[in-house]
Amino acid sequence: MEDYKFLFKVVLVGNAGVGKTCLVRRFTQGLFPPGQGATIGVDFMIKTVEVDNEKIKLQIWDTAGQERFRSITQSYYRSASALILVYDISCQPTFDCLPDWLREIQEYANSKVLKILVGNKTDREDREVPSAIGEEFAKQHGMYFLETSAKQADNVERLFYEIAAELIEQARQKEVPVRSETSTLANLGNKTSYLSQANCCGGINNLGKDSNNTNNSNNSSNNNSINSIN
Ligand SMILES: Nc1nc2c(ncn2[C@@H]2O[C@H](COP(=O)(O)OP(=O)(O)O)[C@@H](O)[C@H]2O)c(=O)[nH]1
Ligand SMILES: [Mg+2]
Repeated sequence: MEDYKFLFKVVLVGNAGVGKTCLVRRFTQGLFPPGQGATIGVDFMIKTVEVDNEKIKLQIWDTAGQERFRSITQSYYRSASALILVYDISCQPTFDCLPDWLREIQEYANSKVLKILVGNKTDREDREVPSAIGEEFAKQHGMYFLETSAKQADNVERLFYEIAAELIEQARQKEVPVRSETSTLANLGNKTSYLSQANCCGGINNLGKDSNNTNNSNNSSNNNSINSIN
């Protein structure tokens, strides 16, 4: 029986080869595809997660080879709750393309979409993009920031659980009933605090600072009972 309170659409974009499919497969299937076998050719995968005793269904959309700009259409971005923009920390050109991706996101996605910048492949020793550069770019563009390795499963669970936690928090804020003029003001207050969070700090951005650690589900910022249920 389907038993979940929220369904969120999470969309991955970024240059071909940065590891989007591997991130999705690591999270949804717990594996790192060998060789060139990463392309799965489906539109999205589903995973149910539990955050704060709430079951949340994540519908995770991966691009199947249409990463060239302008060939991803509006329908892909439409109704996305969160956008994960991925680059490869060992490949500077994938970082240099980020402004192009942001333009596309600006054009097609909902302006309130949660945006997360992900530098993938931290296991590689030939790093070209320092963590601080990625973090600064994210800050400038109102995105959360995290570095991951789909290969070594570093920060991959954390990435998706933090997104689920943030989306659920936003959804709860929207649930606050408007009863009087006072509560309208309270709602505006909530909105302001969300915007300032999205523009600088917040869970994912802070967590990204210890991204060289091995994946550690006991981290202090994230220790409320988070369990995968499939
Ligand atoms: N070393 C390393 N290689 C990775 C990682 N993630 C993906 N790759 C490799 O990068 C290539 C492209 O991955 P893929 O997921 O197909 O990228 P996509 O085109 O963005 O979907 C494949 O050869 C993967 O094995 C990672 O975290 N570390
Ligand atoms: Mg792919």
